[in-house]
Amino acid sequence: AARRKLVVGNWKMHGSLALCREAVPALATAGNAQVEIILCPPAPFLGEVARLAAGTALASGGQDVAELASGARTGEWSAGMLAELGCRYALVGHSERRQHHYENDALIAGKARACASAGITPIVCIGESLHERESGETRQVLCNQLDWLLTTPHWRNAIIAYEPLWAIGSNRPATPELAQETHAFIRAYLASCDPAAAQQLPLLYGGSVNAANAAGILAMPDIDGVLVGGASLQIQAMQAISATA
Ligand code: G2H
Repeated sequence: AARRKLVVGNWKMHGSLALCREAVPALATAGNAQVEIILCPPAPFLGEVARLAAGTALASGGQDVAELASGARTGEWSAGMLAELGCRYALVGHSERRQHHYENDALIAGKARACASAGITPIVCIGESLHERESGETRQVLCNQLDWLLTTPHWRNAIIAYEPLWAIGSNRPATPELAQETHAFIRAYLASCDPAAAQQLPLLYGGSVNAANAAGILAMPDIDGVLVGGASLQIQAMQAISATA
């Protein structure tokens, strides 16, 4: 069976309550049986988004989550708390978390595990830097990032987002062909562990996706959706991307 397409909006540290109140009703009807839309606003807005989206087809997700179920972790929140709000997803290991918060693959695998325990689907982000790509290290880097995740049996229920660092917020997305080639490599690597799981696992592309380039990316056979940053703040762009998926 064909995998359903996913359109994930990652607002990063942008947006407002007003944008939540405008975006949720507009996106609640933009999904359909073929396309699921997931909105990941900043944590202070998650309650409002989840409340407004309740009973609609629009899903919500955290931009991060702690690796523990609870504890003395000022400033963090657990997967169980996301679940209680009605969120079904959480981004894990976004490159901005890796860069600015020094998150490593072991921690990220722990966060994916914590999501699984709470019934939340982790969207695990991986990707190589420009230097790594130009040095021919892309495949090794991606394998290293995946290996930690593969130590948890829950990887089979995860979503993986491939976000090459050089394409993030750069207006320089990977070409659909390059993204497809990398996705096919990622799927083959997962298949070497479990072919059936690899076949059904959603693989998303992220990095400068917008309304103009989404269709070409989403047409690729191993690309099951997109993780949209900057353009996700424009409601019309999200509607247009979802319509092409
Ligand atoms: C990559 C992406 C969304 P943008 O970070 O996660 O952001 O679409 O702005 O490149």
